[in-house]
Amino acid sequence: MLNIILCGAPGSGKGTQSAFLAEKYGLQHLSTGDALRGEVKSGSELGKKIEAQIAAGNLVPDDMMYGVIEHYIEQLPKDSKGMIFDGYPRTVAQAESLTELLKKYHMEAIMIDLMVDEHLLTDRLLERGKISGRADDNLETIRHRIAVYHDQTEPVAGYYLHQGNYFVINGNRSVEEVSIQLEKVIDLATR
Ligand code: B4P
Repeated sequence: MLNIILCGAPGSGKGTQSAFLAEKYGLQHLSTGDALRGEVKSGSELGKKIEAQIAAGNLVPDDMMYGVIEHYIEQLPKDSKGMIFDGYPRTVAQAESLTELLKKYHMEAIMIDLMVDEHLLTDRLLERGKISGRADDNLETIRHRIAVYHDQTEPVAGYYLHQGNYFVINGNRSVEEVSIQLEKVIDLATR
């Protein structure tokens, strides 16, 4: 089973590359961003709380995220080839809980970090904002999301580096070039 955690700053290409990897390796794709936006769309009470956090560019509290992930893993088809965690974990506490959860199901994962220069992140998200209609794709919120990333998500790399399953990729290049680099890393990691 191939389980991949795709990490990176907002706009680093997690969603873009996860779609490619899911297709290429036949993996289930869990985008926590999409899952949360789905909850918002449902109009539930929980969705209203989530909406405020996303619009402000903050992370949704860890305790809300655990249930989403556990439910997802429980529902995996028995013949699944593996999963891509797109945008999860985003805090060290989420990483620790994911390790425990995977252990419970006798699974492991590799973590791939997409590194992208800050000015490119901003340009990409502003460009996406022209069509996405997302409340968080505007300059002020993008800046805040990047600051939250440095503060809360960057330390996640150290967690996986310490565990010995950490890989890093230059995400500044074109979508196609980043995909090629990802394939190479996955081949190496699973040899
Ligand atoms: P997400 O939905 O995960 O989105 P993201 O970080 O904004 O973008 P991503 O990195 O996937 O970028 P994409 O491929 O789309 O998160 C949104 C919010 O949800 C968070 O701020 C948070 O509030 C909440 N959330 C999600 N997970 C959470 C968690 N675990 N805990 C707590 N809260 C959580 O790429 C962006 C743009 O760049 C696209 O337009 C794309 O076409 C373009 N692009 C991609 N790669 C490119 C390349 N190589 N070259 C040029 N353009 C590229």
